[in-house]
Amino acid sequence: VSRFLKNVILAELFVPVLLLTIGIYHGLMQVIYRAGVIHQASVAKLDYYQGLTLHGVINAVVLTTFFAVAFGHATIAFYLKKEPNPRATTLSLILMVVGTLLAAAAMLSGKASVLYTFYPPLKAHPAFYIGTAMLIIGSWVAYWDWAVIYVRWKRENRDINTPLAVIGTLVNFTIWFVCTLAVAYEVLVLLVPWSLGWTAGVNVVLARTLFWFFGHALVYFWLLPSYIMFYTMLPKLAGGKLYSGMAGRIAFFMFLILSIPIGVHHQFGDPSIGRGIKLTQSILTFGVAIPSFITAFTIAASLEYAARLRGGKGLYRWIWKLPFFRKDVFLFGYLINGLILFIFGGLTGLVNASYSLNNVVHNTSFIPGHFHLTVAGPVFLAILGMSIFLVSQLTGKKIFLPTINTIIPYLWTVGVLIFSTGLMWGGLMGEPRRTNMGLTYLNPASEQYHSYWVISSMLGLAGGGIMFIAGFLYFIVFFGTFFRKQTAPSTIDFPVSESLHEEKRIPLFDTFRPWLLLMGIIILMAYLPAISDALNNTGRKAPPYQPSDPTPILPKNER
Ligand code: HAS
Ligand code: HEM
Repeated sequence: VSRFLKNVILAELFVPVLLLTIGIYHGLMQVIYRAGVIHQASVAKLDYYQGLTLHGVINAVVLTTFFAVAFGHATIAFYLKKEPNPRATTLSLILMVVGTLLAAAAMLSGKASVLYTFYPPLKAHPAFYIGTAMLIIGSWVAYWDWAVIYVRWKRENRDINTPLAVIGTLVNFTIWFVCTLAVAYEVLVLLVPWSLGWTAGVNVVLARTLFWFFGHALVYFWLLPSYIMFYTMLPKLAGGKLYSGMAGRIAFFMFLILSIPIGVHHQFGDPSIGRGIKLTQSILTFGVAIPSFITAFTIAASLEYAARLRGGKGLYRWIWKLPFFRKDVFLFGYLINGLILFIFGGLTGLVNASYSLNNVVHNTSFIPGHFHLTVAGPVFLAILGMSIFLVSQLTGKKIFLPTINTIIPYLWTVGVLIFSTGLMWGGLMGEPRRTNMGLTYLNPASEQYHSYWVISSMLGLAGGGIMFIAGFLYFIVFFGTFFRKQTAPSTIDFPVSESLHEEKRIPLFDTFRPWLLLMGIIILMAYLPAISDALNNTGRKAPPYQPSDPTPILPKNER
């Protein structure tokens, strides 16, 4: 890679990982508050909801978006042997960094404690919305540039199968581009004018519907970089081959058509949206689990193949032949742990998706239990592993503390399993999410105190503490590697899994057009009725609120 691209990728890793220190700190604080260890609304002048907003936005929006762009640059350059346009890439980086700084300033100053879903009627400072929009637009610029590179490459290589990692990257950013259009509309047309005081109220149902058009597709935008690693790298790291490259193509295209038209499964409790559309999107949600089942079987088969090549025997004993603790293939440890967590993350997702079961778990701590097994599982572990891998290769520096580096993903996994068990168990007993329980339910001095959630929140604290230690060790390895002396030339050399079976090119699975058409049709069918229900919502438009106060913020002349 050129010096320019190397520096861009390194900056796109360094900036979010630096911010992640704040995100991880607040994760620890949340489990401490929630377990009733402290009975305060804030610590070090940072309020619970301010911390929860910083935690959600930094960990789940800033880190994941920067990483997806950095990994996309590396993937496109490595597989297509073409570098991105320097002007577009610089513009994209500047937009992303400046946008992030704007949003961070708004959150740190306490003017944007609106959580990462920024639902109205909670109101943030306009800098938060504008900053987030800039981060998103910056990532679009990178995507448009890759699309141009791909079209040029395809013209020169008509009869060659597009590499699976490139299909995955382009599918992922196409989902991202389409779903972010809705949130851009929500932010620019509904929220910014309202936040500036130009409009008095906002249609909350419409805003939430536009948000979830984006919000669930967002989780697949987080997930697909990990899937690219599972398909194209993990079998090679395990010492084998990918059982079926075609399965990977089918899975990616299924994500393209099904990631967006399911957002209403977050709104099963919203009264203004009709039952029919809720049922339809519930069924489509089961559909989007299919590419993950395909992935589970394909990757399990690839791993078994690799283990048997290494002399593995028996129905399950072969598992022990996999390179769990080998320092030279440390990425294997990060990815396999992510997969193990995702078995539980996927199963709990299916519980959430079930229309009637959702009533039991919605807004309880079962939900953060579910998503720490997904976004803080396969997604986060793949980001940690790949960020160390890329920094080491791009800077030509050896990994700092390699033994610790191999242990981190196991420690994290043990932490998440304990943490999520606590949250989900508590959730089934009604423990609420987004609540500083230290002030009320777990404060013996409060009238609302009761003992149901003591053990579950203590489990959350124990698991969260272990996650915090693993996160801390990761920072030491990441920054230790970053600031070491260079010992080798800079490069990008991904492990590449060959396909086990020779694969013929089937044009349908090497082209985007029919899939894009299908995507458009399904989205329209799923969302026209939902948007129409939201527009016909006759309820009063909501004035702005702050999280700390149950009365609306009145315009200056009415105060
Ligand atoms: Fe979810 C809520 C349904 C996947 C993230 N989800 C959330 C929220 C987040 C989130 C952040 O239907 C909360 C949003 C908020 O703040 O309100 N989710 C699903 C379903 C799936 C799913 C059906 N979610 C994800 C992923 C996420 C994520 C992925 C992040 C990356 N989720 C829901 C629903 C809600 C929800 C409802 C709303 C709840 C409410 O009421 O608020 C599916 O995509 C899951 C499919 C996955 C599988 C698992 C496949 C297993 C694999 C591992 C194989 C292992 C191997 C290892 C090979 C079917 C691939 C073998 C090991 C050896 C050693 C050999
Ligand atoms: C929310 C703890 C790491 C993403 C939460 C909550 C807790 C928590 C207790 C729920 C708070 C509540 O609902 O009142 C932790 C701990 C971590 C950690 C102890 C590690 C030390 C992560 C990571 C990610 C993540 C790595 C993503 C990459 C989120 C998100 C929320 C959340 C998106 C939802 C925020 C909201 O409801 O607005 N975390 N977390 N967390 N966490 Fe984490």
